[in-house]
Amino acid sequence: MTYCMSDIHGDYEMYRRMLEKIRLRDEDALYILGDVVDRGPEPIAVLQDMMARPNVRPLLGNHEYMAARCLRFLTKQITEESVAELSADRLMDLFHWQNEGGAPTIEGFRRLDPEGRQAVLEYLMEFELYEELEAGGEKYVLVHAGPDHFSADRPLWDYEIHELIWTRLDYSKVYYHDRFLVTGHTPVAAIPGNEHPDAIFRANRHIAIDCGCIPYGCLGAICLDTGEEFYVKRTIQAHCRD
Ligand SMILES: [Mn+2]
Repeated sequence: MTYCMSDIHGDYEMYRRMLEKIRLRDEDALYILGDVVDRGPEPIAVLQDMMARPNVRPLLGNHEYMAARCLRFLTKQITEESVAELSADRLMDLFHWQNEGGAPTIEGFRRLDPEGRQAVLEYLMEFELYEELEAGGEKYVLVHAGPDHFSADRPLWDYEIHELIWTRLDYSKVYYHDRFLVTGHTPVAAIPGNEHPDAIFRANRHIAIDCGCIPYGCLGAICLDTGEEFYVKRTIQAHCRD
């Protein structure tokens, strides 16, 4: 079976409960559509669990993009040069990431030993930008935010990173008539006219799966082969910072 979830945002507890709920087996594949890190309390714990599971396939979110850029130069700068020598561009990257909830990711990363840090950095480099697959007789495109500057005859490999991880899709519009577009990034509660703000959004050949796990929503997952949806509701309030 092929499962998708997205926008875990450091909520290790909800993530673990979802894995138990879907009963992920070795022969299944679980695609995680980005934004694993930032905001919630334990982003590094989620990453380390994913790393240990070969059947978890990570896709890049804008938060992993920011984290990878900043953690790489932070590690290098701290060991080789003075932080005071950071360039203005890098300070802006760091400032931007902090504003987007990067603090728990930095703190978790700092607690790792050098090998642990290296493993996390290498894992972030493995995140794919999109995935195209078939399941249950249907075709799917999986991507964190969606194709910006969209054209139906433009192949996915032609899009720049920024066109796939930052955009806000128009969920009232059909993008691909012959396949479903599975996305995170835009919380379902933020989709205009959506009458079910706590459930996976399925209309117009979209499957939007970010149910706003952090800070108030739930974590959703979907099995593409069967269409079955899974939800984990929050039992304790996450300590969320952004
Ligand atoms: Mn995002």
